[in-house]
Amino acid sequence: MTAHPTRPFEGQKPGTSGLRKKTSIFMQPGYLENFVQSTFDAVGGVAGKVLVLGGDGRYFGVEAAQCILKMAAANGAARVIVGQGAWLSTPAASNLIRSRKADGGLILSASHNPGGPEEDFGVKYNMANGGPAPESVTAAIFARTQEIDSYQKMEAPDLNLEMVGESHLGAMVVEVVDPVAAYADMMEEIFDFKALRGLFHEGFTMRMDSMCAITGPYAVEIFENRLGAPKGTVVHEQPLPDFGGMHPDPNPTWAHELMDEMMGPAAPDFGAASDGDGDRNMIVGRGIYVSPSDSLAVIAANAHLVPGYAAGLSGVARSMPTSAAVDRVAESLGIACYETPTGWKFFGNLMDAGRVSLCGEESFGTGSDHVREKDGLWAVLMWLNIIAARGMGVAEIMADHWETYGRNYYSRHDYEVLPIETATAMLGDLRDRLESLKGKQVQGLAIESADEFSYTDPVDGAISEGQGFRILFEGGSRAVLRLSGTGTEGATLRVYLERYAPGPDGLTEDPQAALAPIIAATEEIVGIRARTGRKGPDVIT
Ligand code: VG1
Ligand code: CO
Repeated sequence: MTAHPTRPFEGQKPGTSGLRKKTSIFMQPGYLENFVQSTFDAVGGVAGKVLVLGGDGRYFGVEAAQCILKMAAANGAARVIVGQGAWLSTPAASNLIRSRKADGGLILSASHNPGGPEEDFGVKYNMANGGPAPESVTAAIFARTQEIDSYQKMEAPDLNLEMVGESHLGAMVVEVVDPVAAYADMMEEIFDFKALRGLFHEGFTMRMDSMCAITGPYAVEIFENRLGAPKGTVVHEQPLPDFGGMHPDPNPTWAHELMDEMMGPAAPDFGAASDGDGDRNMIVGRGIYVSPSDSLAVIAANAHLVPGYAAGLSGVARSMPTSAAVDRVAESLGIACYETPTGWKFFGNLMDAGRVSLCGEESFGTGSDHVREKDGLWAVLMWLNIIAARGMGVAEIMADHWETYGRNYYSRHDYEVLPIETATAMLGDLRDRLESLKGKQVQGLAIESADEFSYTDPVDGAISEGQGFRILFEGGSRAVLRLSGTGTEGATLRVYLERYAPGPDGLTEDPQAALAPIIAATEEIVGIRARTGRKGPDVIT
């Protein structure tokens, strides 16, 4: 018997990036099965199809992979390509889908959310282009979860996912592959590995913090084995089911060990960290932190120095809350710059259509059209290649960049686990007052406009509404507010703050000080602290 009767579970609505819930919710009998069957149904079934499967090594990942394999077999899939140990970083999964011409893939991860029995789990479906399912598909999946009455799952013993090779589950082939090799080979095609080997040979020092998550094996292979960086360059390199208790979100708050080292007297030349599933990156130089929005702009300005982008960029894209630093680079390069809603799924069409080759988000995500996901280690290699080509350190590169383009001071303030009603009422009120804000003076700043962002995809015309509130002040400063779509508890309010300084003076202020007037004006307009009773944000990046 492969057909199992079931009943819908509430709330199986994919968010910014897949379905994320507390692990215990995912472990309820039938919960994962319902979501996976709904996904298969929403993409027209998987009979005869080839799928890629893997995840970030978090708790429940192997059990989930075993379950999905039995479901894929019962649903008639032809082949599933699985990373050994059920491991695949998100960009490596995207690469495998593309290079193996698979029909799609399932990634088992809640990304930057902590893992473990008390923490989070997640499942994400990617399309044949290697990118996250677009909103039309996630909406169809959700609709299916609300009416599902049975799922298909083969009764079979668990497979051995620890050994590379092929086996069968009924008529379906299960192909266990080395999760690292194909990805590392691709990096070798894009970057000047010879120059990078030279850099490390000359004594360049680096600390790569994999935060006990999936990039460890990839980083050891690329930096230590292939590029000759000393053993120990990669720290927290063993993926652990609970990430060793770390919160694998590469930002100054959660990657504080790396930050302390990079700001200390014995700092290496270069530091980087990545997240749970390996698609995010944080870049730090000796004594200098690089904001993700600035990192995107620097990569855009210097990409031509990297062999894979020697012909130049076709265009760039950034999510709406990401700073406009990259816009200035695009303007000077004479290429298009697109502004999309938050989430990597909005970049896929632009890349597939050849309109952009580089994309980024303020949330530590950067990537290019080499895959259809953001890619943490790729971003680290971009920086290393730029450093090698220019013969300059991170601080010098940043100073030079700001002198050339001016500086977009930027910060994001997160208020976590707010009561959902408080957060939605606060933003509902703001929505009602948007019209009346225009022309007002707040804390000495004139409001130029205020609106709610909506996006029309220039390729397929799909419309996405309600993608965040924008308050634009005179002179190019702004505040953006939206609720997170990746949290699993209460509501998380994200407040994005930006101010442009053209230079040549005033390029070296502390970002929080530089943004103080905008922070004060936003508080006066929205009343975040007053309404939530919070003294300040939980996380500042
Ligand atoms: C957050 C980020 C967004 C990113 C998403 C997935 O979403 O803001 O930019 O694409 O996480 O990243 P939200 O809805 O919580 O703001 V990952 O690395 O967690 O898959
Ligand atoms: Co991630």
